[in-house]
Amino acid sequence: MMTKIKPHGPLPSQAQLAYLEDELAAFIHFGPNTFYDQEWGSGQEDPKRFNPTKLDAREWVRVLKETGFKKLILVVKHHDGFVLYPSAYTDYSVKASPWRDGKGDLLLEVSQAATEFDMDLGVYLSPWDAHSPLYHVDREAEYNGYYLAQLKEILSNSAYGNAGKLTEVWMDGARGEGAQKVNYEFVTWFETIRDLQGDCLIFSTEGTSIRWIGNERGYAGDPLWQKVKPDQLGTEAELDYLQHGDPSGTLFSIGEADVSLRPGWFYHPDQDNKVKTPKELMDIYFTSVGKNGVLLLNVPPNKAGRFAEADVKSLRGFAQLQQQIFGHNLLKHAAVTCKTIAGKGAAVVDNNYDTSCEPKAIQGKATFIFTTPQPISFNVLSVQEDIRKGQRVEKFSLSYLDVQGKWQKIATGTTVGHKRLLSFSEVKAKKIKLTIDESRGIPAIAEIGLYRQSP
Ligand code: FUL
Repeated sequence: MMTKIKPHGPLPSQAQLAYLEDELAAFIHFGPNTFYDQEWGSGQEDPKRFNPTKLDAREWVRVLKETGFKKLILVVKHHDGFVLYPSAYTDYSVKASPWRDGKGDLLLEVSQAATEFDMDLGVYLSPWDAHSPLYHVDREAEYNGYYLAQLKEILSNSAYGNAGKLTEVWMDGARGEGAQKVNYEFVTWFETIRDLQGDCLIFSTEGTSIRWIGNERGYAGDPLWQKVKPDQLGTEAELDYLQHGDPSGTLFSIGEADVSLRPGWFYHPDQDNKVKTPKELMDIYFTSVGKNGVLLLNVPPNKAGRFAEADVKSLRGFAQLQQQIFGHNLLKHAAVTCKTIAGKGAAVVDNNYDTSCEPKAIQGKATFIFTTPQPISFNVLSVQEDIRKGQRVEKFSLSYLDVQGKWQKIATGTTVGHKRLLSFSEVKAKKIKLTIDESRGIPAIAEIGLYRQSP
């Protein structure tokens, strides 16, 4: 890789880069709430009601893999405290349920399927626990020890994960109104995760590798910087700050946009007709992945332990749409003109993220001009910075040469980062120009694409 520019700002770890490249992760919320038809449990739910009769973890993973998801985050323990594997530290788990005669281990079943299909696996382990009697300010040390013991139990068991590897731990920040204000020993928890699972991503309210994007609609901010100042985070962080990140941030942090395929995080039969359509999912893809983020989409199994038909249909439609739109870059055969300080202009259309071009700015602007063999019709732009050099672009625009030989602006954008998508009214042209109007130093542009989305 030819390069002249020096890294700028915080850079992603290998695991962060891999997640950005993977783009799509799935969440699975499943537990007593599924059987009580509710979103939040009190911790007093009867474990005997947990009895999925047709649960098939292999089927979950197969469907998710076939529809483009690269990672699955299983809610191993939600706020009700019920644990989906037979933990040695509590009886409030699958052990107390009739499922598989109390001998079941859902984390194990999902791990085996993830290993078979090579799906990355993460675990959600809720810090707030409404069931545990230790969840009390007077028993803080004991509670923290309990949480830590379960973390260790999961992360050190080689039967859990994709071939023993867990790639994300999700520490939700929610706590019920009346709940005890127990302080969490985050430092010890984070150290333990790193000790046991190396570069495992951590989602939390603190300055870790992944932050919440500030809403549950799958909507990242514009601009979006994948960096933050850790002292601006914590449970009281401004939602706006989470949504946009910080151009002067010192920590590389991925804004993870989470949203459910259905209105609720858990399955509710009366929401069967409210499943997001492939088109709605594609809109969310644009507002998350297409803004330089990642999308964590929740697909909640029903009481039987299966994905509802409508959900699978929608996921398949979404996968097809992705292929239809992004399967073919209309700039593939274009000639690229660009003054560079390193790399060739052609590197941005070679469909290889590992080759990039460092354009030379003239009067503060760097341009890429594309000439296609035939006029092309397009309405979607994709731009990618090589994020391994740091995130720099602040403003860019797209224009085409009209029949009078004048450049006409089509669209403008702010940050780029790993991937930025813009959609606009369809244009037909043969000469197209992408301008980097403002940037924090010379950027490394890895890929540029034009696509057509059917109306
Ligand atoms: C929230 C939780 O309270 C919801 O139940 C859900 O798990 C969501 C992903 O995070 O904070």
